[in-house]
Amino acid sequence: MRISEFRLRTVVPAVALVAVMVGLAIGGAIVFSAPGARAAAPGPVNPPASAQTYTVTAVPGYAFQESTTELQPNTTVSVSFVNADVIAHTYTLIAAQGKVIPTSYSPSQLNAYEAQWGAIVWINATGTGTYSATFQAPAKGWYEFVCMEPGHFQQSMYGFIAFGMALPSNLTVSTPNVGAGWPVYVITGTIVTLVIITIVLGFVVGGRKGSKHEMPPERLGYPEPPAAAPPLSPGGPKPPG
Ligand SMILES: [Cu+2]
Repeated sequence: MRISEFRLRTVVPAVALVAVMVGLAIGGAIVFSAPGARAAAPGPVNPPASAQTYTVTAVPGYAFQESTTELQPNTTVSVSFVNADVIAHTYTLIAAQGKVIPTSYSPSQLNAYEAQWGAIVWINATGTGTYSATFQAPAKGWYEFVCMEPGHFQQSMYGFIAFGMALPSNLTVSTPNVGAGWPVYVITGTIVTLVIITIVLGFVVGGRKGSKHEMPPERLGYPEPPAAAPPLSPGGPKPPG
């Protein structure tokens, strides 16, 4: 027996819609679970004091991303500085507790500031790659780190790290968190896609129902009847008047 064309037209889009929705749901689940998985990774929650690791990444666009913003104080920290960019950057943790560097600082003012306070750790990343170092975590407090490549601080290439406390929430952390941002785009894209699919399917189904149940008057050879007049039937007598 041959599958009717109508059935084929109905079933195929429905199956396709279900497949798309399942796919998007799986994608969404992966996206939603990803930040949670990262949060559960070894981080600020009581890591062994002797094996504290910290990864900070220089991403294109003059920004830092940190694996955590809170470390234990008075311990040795193994820091991996990942340069995901193609130009040179530095990770320079300025030894000025609880101080925010004015964003108006010029490169020479920033150099003077670093010379005045010193750096807890300074890692040069001359090109793409991972650069490792260790440093002694200071006592409880928070610090600003910067990129000392000329002009990069002025492009908002700085961030903050706290030891033995949460980072104060009023700090203006200029580093965009790309990891938290891209799920928003995926979710928005999913919603837009579903809306478009719904509209398209609505037109397809609506168009088929229309062609099945009614014929446009001009195709029957009659003009459009006046709105108030009773509908004309193709073979029937003309209404009086
Ligand atoms: Cu830089």
